[in-house]
Amino acid sequence: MKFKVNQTTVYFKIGDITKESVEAIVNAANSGLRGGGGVDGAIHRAGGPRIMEECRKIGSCPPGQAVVTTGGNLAATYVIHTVGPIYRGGQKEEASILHNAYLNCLRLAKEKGIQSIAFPSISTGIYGYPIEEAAEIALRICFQYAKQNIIPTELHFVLFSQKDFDVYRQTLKKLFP
Ligand code: AR6
Repeated sequence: MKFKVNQTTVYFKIGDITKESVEAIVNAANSGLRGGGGVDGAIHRAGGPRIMEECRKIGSCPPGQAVVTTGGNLAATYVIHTVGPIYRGGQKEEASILHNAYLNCLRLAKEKGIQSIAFPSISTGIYGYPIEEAAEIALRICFQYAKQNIIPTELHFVLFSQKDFDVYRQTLKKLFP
């Protein structure tokens, strides 16, 4: 499934983000950049130890911010590590932190001249953000960014299950009928 937003193409698929052949894949990391489960674990396993070496040098990343490392053994040249909010009921700035996480990945990508970037569904696994709400935030900020910027020219959303993909599809229909 794909959409054109000005000069940007936005793609949606079900898959394993570690296998994406894009310039940068986004990691849903923790603020200590220590690695963990979920997509973070998968990226470090597939990408090898160089990614963690660079994460250690960087040290940390506050929620809503983003940092970049090599892609190690991945097809992607870069990994952009961002930290989403831990969902605690919705009254703890979760929405703005999630918005900033997507936005700062896009800004960093633009700064590095990265043309194609793939996102997982940040915060909706171990961090517990309800995916219906998170998808709306993700799609709003990414489509808004694509309207106002040329780079990256390709945005990919790589969802890990049919259910998550369906939520994104429904949210797209709702936001952009
Ligand atoms: N490709 C694409 N999506 C994936 C993959 C994959 N290979 N693996 C999991 N997902 P999560 P969070 C989906 O838990 O909620 C880690 O321990 C998953 O199904 O990876 O932001 C970090 O170190 C879900 O839809 O990230 C942090 O401590 C989405 O990716 C914490 O988890 C995000 O789930 C971050 O939690």
